[in-house]
Amino acid sequence: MKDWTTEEILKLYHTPIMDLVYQAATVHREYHNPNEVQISTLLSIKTGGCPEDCAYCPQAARYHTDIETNDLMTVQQVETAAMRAKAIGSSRLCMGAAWRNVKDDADFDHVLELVKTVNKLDMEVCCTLGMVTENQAQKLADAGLYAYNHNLDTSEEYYKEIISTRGYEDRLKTIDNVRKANLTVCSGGIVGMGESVEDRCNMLKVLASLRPQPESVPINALVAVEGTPLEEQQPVSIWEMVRMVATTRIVMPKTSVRLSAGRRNMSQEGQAMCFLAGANSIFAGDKLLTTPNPEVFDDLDMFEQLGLKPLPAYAKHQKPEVKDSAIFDKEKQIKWSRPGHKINKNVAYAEKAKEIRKK
Ligand code: SAM
Ligand code: DTB
Ligand code: SF4
Repeated sequence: MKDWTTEEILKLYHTPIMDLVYQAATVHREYHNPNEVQISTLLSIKTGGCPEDCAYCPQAARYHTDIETNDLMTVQQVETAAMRAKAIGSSRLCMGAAWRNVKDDADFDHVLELVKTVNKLDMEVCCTLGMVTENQAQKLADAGLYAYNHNLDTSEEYYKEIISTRGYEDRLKTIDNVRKANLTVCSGGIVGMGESVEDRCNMLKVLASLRPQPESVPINALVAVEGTPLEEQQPVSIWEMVRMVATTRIVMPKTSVRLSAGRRNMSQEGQAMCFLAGANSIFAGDKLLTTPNPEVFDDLDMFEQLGLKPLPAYAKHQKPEVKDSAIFDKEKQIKWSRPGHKINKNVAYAEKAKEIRKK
C-alpha cells in the first residue's frame, strides 16, 4: 500500500475538479459498487453535559447551546430506535455518548447491554463514547460491537486551536486500543472550522498512514451551532466537500467514505457529485446527534432518483459473535492527557455562557 506524503495529497486536492472526480471515481469502481451506498443512523444515547471544550460541539457543558440534555437511554428506547432505523434501510446504528472517556462503571455495563440488544437485530453496531482503554474496547467487542467511531477531526497542529482538554495523541491511542480489540475503526474529521487545506490534507495523511487504514472515514461539514465558539463560521462550499471526498477516496481506496454532518446544506446534485467522487455512505434519520439531518423521505427520494441501493449489514465484514467477556480490569488506568493550553475563544464563550446562566 502506498505511503502518501502531505505534498502528494495536497496536489491531489488541488487537481482540476473534473480530473479529480474522474480519478476518484475510477478508484471507487475498482473496489466498490458505485450504486451501493451504506446507510447508518445516529442515536445520541446520552446527550449533553460533556466536560470537554471542543469548539464545534453543542454538547460541551461549558457553552450555552439550546439542546436538551438526557441521561442514558433505556434498552427499550434503543431497541425501538434501532428497529425504526432498520425499517428505513439502515444497516448500522451508531450510538453516541457525550463523554470524555469511558469509565468502568454501571453506565458502561449498561452500554454493553445496549450493544448486545442492537447486535441481536442483525445491525452493525457502532459506538462513539470518547476515549477507551484496550480492556474497554475488548469488552465492547465481546458484547458484539462492530465499529468504534473516534474522529481525528483535523490536523495535529489545528487540533490545538479547537480543543484544549485533550491531545491528538489521546485520539491516536484510543484508535490503537480499538484496533487491538479487532474492532473496525471509523475515524474522520470536520471541514469548515477555519482550518487550512493543508490541515485537511495533513489529517488525511495521518488517517491514510494507519495500518490497516480505517474501515470508514466520516467527512463532516461543520454544523455551526449558536453558543459554540465556532457559531460564526461560514458554511464550506460544495466544491470543498467534493474535493475532500475525492481526495479521501483516492488515498483510502477500500474505506467507506461517509458523507456525514452538513448534508442539510447540500442539494441532491451536490450530494450526487460527492457519490460520484467516491462517497458511499451517509447518516440518515431526522437527527444527527443533536442537530437536524435531511428528512428521511427526501433521502429515500434521492436514492430512487439516483438509482442507489442501500448496502446490507455485514457486506464487508462478518457479524461479530457475542462472547462472555474474559477481561479482568488488571490494566493500569491510562492517564489521558490534559494539555492545559488556553484557547482564548473557547474561554470567552465559556465565560459568556456563565453570564447568561446568571441572568
Ligand atoms: N464524545 C465522543 C467524542 O468526542 O469522540 C463522541 C461524540 S462526538 C459528538 C463525535 C464527533 O461528532 C466529533 O468527533 C465530531 O467530529 C462530530 N461533531 C460534533 N459536533 C459537530 C458539529 N457541530 N459539526 C460537525 N461535526 C460535529
Ligand atoms: C461523525 O463523524 N459525525 C457524527 C458521528 N460521527 C458521531 C456526529 C455528527 C454530529 C453533528 C452535530 C450534532 O448533531 O450534535
Ligand atoms: Fe464532548 Fe465529544 Fe462533544 Fe467533545 S465532541 S464536547 S468530547 S461530546
